Amino acid sequence: MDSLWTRPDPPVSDHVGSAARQLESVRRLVVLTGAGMSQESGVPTFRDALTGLWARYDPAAFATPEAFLEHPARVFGWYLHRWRAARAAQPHAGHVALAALAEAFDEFLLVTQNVDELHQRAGSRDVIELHGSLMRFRCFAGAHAFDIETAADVIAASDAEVPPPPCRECGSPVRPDVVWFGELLPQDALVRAWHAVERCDALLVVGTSSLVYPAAGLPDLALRNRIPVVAINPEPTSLTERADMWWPERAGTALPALAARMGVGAPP
Ligand code: BV8
Repeated sequence: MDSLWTRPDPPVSDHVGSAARQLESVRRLVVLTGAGMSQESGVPTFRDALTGLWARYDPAAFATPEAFLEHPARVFGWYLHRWRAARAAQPHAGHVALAALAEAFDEFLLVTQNVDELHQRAGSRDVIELHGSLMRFRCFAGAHAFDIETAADVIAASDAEVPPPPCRECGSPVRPDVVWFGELLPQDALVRAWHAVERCDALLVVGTSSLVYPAAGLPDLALRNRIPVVAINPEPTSLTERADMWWPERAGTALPALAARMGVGAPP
């Protein structure tokens, strides 16, 4: 017997419609993502990444070459812990939706601050990694690539503090191939992202506190050039107050709804 009471359709958030209207006439879209994009994959946001032994450290002071040189085992142990978490994580529906959204635009560029490669694993091609990748390792002195998967003893280490293995080519300590605070971003990546924002028709910003520069300068550039900025973030930030539209939603909910409304990707 059919229920006499049918659950009313959930109210269709007007944010989906508003965002789709902001983007429907856009030909060139740039998307900037931050750590909040990976939160629903179980990868802690950068501010939350310092847990346990590392809880007492300030990320901006800990993710630095100075901290690595002063406390190599502590810093390397933190990155090995985060590498394991990122390696075990799976892209969520928001990552998949972003990969599908690329098909709805003539030009689409995904720029990420994230280092977990979840966008690539969700099918996004041509991802600009402003802050490098936690899934790649290299040595401190010579930037010689180091395949961490070949260092079974390192991977098996259960301590929180793990001495970084020496580079097999030059002996200098191995580090993650990420950009630490005080280090320059890869200039080709930054210049490419900068130029893409200068010429885009809209900038979609997902899951970032917009505190870390020069990445946070990209939305500033768009706003200065009166390019529409749509921000997806469940919490307000200094950017959401200035954006043309703030969609107070999580990435894993908003992006599949947006992709479906724009006729790409699976319905949510
Ligand atoms: C540079 C890799 C030139 C490492 C990262 C003094 C000296 C030197 C430089 C500076 C200085 N003062 C300021 C600077 C610039 C400095 C900086 O910006 N500092 C900050 C702290 C003020 N920047 C640099 O040093 C950069 N280099 O400037 O070089 C130079 C060089 C020498 C001397 C002078 C100048 C290098 C910056 C890159 C640092 N490396 N990552 C690692 O991962 O360990 S940055 C790191 O922070 C991550 O990449 C992360 O992406 C980023 C934090 O930003 P978010 O991504 O926004 O993450 P956050 O956790 O903050 O926020 C998450 C958001 O998601 C929240 O808003 C939340 O509400 C939202 N959210 C949560 N859940 C969801 C969600 N959203 C959607 N859906 C959800 N489900």
